[in-house]
Order: sequence, then C-alpha cells, then structure tokens
Amino acid sequence: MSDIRVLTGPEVAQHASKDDCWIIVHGKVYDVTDFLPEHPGGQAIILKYAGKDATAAYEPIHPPDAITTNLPVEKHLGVVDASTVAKVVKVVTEEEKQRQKYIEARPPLDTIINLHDFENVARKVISEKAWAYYSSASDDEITLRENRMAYQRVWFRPRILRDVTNVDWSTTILGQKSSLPVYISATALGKLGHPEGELCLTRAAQNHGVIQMVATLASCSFDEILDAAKPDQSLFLQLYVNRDREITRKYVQHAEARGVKALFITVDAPQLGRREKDMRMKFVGEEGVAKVQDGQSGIKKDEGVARAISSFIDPSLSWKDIPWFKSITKMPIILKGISTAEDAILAYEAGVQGIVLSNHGGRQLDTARSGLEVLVEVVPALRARGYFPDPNFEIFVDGGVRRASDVLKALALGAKAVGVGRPFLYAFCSYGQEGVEKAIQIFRDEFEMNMRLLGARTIDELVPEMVDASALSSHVVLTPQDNLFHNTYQPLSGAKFQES
Ligand code: PPY
Repeated sequence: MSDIRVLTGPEVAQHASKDDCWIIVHGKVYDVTDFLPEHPGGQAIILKYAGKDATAAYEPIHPPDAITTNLPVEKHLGVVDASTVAKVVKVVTEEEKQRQKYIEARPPLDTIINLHDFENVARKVISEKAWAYYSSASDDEITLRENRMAYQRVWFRPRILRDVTNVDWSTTILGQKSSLPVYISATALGKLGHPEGELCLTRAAQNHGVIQMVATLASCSFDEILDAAKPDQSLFLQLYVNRDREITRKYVQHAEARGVKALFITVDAPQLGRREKDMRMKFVGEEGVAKVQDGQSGIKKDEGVARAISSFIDPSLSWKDIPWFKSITKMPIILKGISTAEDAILAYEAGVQGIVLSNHGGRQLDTARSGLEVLVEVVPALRARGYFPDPNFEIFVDGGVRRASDVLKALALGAKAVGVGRPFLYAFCSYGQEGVEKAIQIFRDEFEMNMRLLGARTIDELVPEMVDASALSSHVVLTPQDNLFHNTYQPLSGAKFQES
C-alpha cells in the first residue's frame, strides 16, 4: 500500500499566497512557502505560479532534480490528480509566432557550410531571452569581439611539397582519445534554446568521438547526461565551486564515480560579469531562473538570467583550495580561466594537470585579452622555467574559435586542444543533435583542407614556425584599409531562409 498523498487541482489552488504557497512541478506538489525568500530568481516568479502548475516555466531552466534536491522532503506534499488541474494557458505572443515561422523556414541543414551559419539561424529560432543570455558578453563586449579578431592577427607560414595525401587531425586530450583537437566547452542552460538541451551535445559527441565538457549549470541534470552517454564515452566536468564545500565534494566525487575523466574548475567567475543584453531582457520575475546548488539567500533581482543564478558560486576560492581539490579526487584538475603567465606558473607549481587560457567567452572581465594572445605569453614563460613542454601539463585555449584554421594557429603556438562553446550551442539550438554533428563535420572538412595547405600531416607537425604571431599583442590595426577593395567587396552572407 502506498501512502503517497493524492491532491486535486482545486486543493492546490487554495495555497496561492506569499504566506502559503504550493506549486505543481512534473505532477508533484511542493510547499515552497519557506523557500520563497531563498529563490535566487526572486519570489515574484514563483508567486506567479502559486497554486498552479509551474512545470512549463520551471522546465527550461532548472535541472529536473533541482527542486527535489533543494527542498526538504517534508515539503514534498504528494502527487496531483492531473485530470483536476486547470491548464495554464500560455499566451502566444507575436514574437513567438514569428519564431515558429522562422523555425519552419530554417535553411536546410545541407546549406549550412560554416559555424557562423549556426549563429545566424539560432538568433532567429530561439527566444529573444535565450538569445540575450547566450550571445551576451560583459560590459562593452570588447573582449567578445577581440576573441575573434585575435585569430586574424596571426598569419600562416605554410610549408609545401610534403606529400599531404594523408592528413590526420585526431589527438589525445588529457589522455583521452579525441577525433578532433577540439572539445565541446561548457555552456549553461541548454534548454532555453532547445527542448532536449545538452543531450544533443552528448549524443553527437558520442557518435563522432568528440569530448563534451558537462556544465555545472546545464539544464539537463548531470545524471541524465551521463545516462545518455555510452560507457566508453569520455566526458569532462566543468565545476563552479559552491560556497558549501560539502556540496562540491559530493558533486565531484559523484562525477568521478560515474567515470568523468577530468575536472575543469572555473576560476574566472568569483562574481558574474554584467551581461547587459541579458540584463535588459529583465528575465527575472517573468520566467524565473535556475535554482542550482544554492544554500544562501543572497537574492539578485532584475539582473538577467546569469546573475540571478550565480549566488551559490564561492568568491573566496583561492590557491589555498587547490590541495583540497587534489585530496577529494584523482581526476586530472584543470584551471579554466587563466589570463596571465604569472597565474599559469602558479597553476603549474600548484601541481594541476592543465590550464585553459580563457576569458569565459568575453562574459567576465571586459578588455581582458584573448586566450590566443595569452598563449604566446604563457608558453615562453613556462618554457623558461623548464615547465614546458610537459606531457603532464596541458594548455588549452577557448573563445572566438570558428574555423579549423583558428584551431591550427593555437596548436602551432603550443595549445594541446581548443574549447568551442557557443558554436556547438547554436548548432543544437538550430538543428538539435544533427546540427552538432554537422558542426563536427564542418570542422573535419576544414581540418583536412587547412592541414594540407599548411603542410602539416599530423597534429605533431604543427610547429610555431608555421605561424607569424608577431602582431598578436598589438592592439591596433596596423594594416591600412584598402578603400577601393573595401567599398566594392560584397560581404559574405549567411545561410538563406526559405521563402514562406
Ligand atoms: C555564464 O553564463 O557565463 C556561465 O558560465 C553560466 C553561469 C550562469 C549563471 C551563473 C553563473 C554562471
């Protein structure tokens, strides 16, 4: 005999105030009255669904287990008889109608020929709020744009007549085989842009031998993602360190037990950057925000999705914590978000297994330099101390990568592999798993052509002499603009939407 309480819709509806607030999520009824002040997205959004079914609003932005793990069991009141629950009628806005039209008129996937194309499609087919959250970067977005431009300040010095019939761009990353010198970097809240969220990445990665870095703030729960992966599939974990270290310890050890191969600790986000596009959407109060691992009540209102859910992240994290991480896991530890040679040296001396030269996709400190520029500072500094090359210490770069040629530049300059975040995110927002597979295929085609043209048959043949990075640290454009050419040149355009 089950003693699960079965409630009716009208019963739940009686508890619809600030002092007595029940909600329904996934057919279960929760008493969230005491939790209201703690909700990082503020109370208003929960109160909007007080006494009602909040599933549709909850779903895209919370891992499925967020509510069950955060609310004491005595607040789990029972299940609801679905036939008695009034449907929450969703008003279809003009924006939503337009979006549906764009979804139907998406360019066929076979007309997508580069990674920029996915961004153009995603921008139209996801909600304005999702676009604002994903695309935004901090302050004036100077670093966001610089991430792209830095690659254009590095020029190739190709070698010829090397018999490039066979070229091979596969590699190993932290001891794991990878079909590309690229891994899928962590991006949060995937369900804002696609109903299947990060699972699209997991499934595509598994079909193509690519490594996915799972985000602490993924919309899909960690276990859902791991359950979707094949037993022999390599996954990394991106970690936001919780103020409550017990939560972090359990999370890390659970990941290790489930076979995650490396731990990437984010070290560039003690406080979240102000992403103004996101903040202007005033997301909070309308649709709520993820409740992930929070133990505090520091509520941030009207500050965009990201700021609202960041209160659990520990700003006191310091070099002193590294031995603790080493004591709780045997996974390789990589510090994600290094921006200077000084910190690269400290990381090496702290005994971690790698660093990601990253400015968090331009979302943290604006006018921080690109990872690529930092790379040319870090490699000689480590080399001068005898720390580079070292097979037990790998250097990664992320931010602004859109082409295999970008990756080849970073590898020639000493990176082991490169992280790609938004392009894969936009690929699945636009076309689901198939989009991600296509993005991987585009990389493959580009690697084949570029390695042939560069005269590098394997990743090991990518050497610093193949690039001229002498202009990389110059933050002014020294090339005079070719006006005649510029004014007559027709800019490339993105994939075309079909006529309706
Ligand atoms: C980001 O948005 O840049 C993230 O890394 C995800 C995130 C989201 C919300 C709080 C902190 C980080």
